[in-house]
Amino acid sequence: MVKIDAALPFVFTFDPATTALVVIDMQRDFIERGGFGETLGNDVSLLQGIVPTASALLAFCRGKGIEVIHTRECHKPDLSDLPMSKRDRGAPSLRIGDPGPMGRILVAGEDGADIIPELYPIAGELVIDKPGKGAFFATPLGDHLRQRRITSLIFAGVTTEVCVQSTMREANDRGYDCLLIEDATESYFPSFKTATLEMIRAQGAIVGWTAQFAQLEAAWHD
Ligand code: C5J
Repeated sequence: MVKIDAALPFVFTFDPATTALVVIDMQRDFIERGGFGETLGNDVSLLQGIVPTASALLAFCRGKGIEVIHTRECHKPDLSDLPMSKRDRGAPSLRIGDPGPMGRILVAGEDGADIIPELYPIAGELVIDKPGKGAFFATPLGDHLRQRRITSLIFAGVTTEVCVQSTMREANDRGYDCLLIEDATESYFPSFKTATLEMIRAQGAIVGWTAQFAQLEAAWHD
């Protein structure tokens, strides 16, 4: 068992054999200049800031034999899994499915919907395409984790308060112990990230735990 004494709000203990790393939506359209995220008026440099740590976390988990799962928020080319409420909300300059600078926005198979090269999946790693914010909704993730007898999940990715938090809440309700790596997740809105970390670990880890990557690394050497 690995024990992260420095985790918040209290020690996080997990068995690497029954733990998976879930890297949420590290997609070009959210993170790279000229992508969908930027067309919405967001400063993508904030998200780019976590790439080195997320990459180190990914390499670390691969090296320790922890199962790695990636998610991508995207829709089928015919948009049959895109609720009109999601497509039509607000007044963005580009909508999901429209042609954008990196192909059709958030459509499976397009360049913008793919994972950034720095965190690209390797052979054998599961990639879940998800139409919602949470990774359990309308995907095979739950069945996969059950088959693999996974009981703990380590999370990284973007954005902290949307797809990461939604997935952690879904996982928590399904009985998984969830740890979010603080410096491997980010939001376009720094105050939203801070608030999300606080609400996750409030009331005795009501949604889960948080820790820094270095604290996870150090726990292995203890
Ligand atoms: C958003 C995400 N923010 N991956 N997606 O729309 O968090």
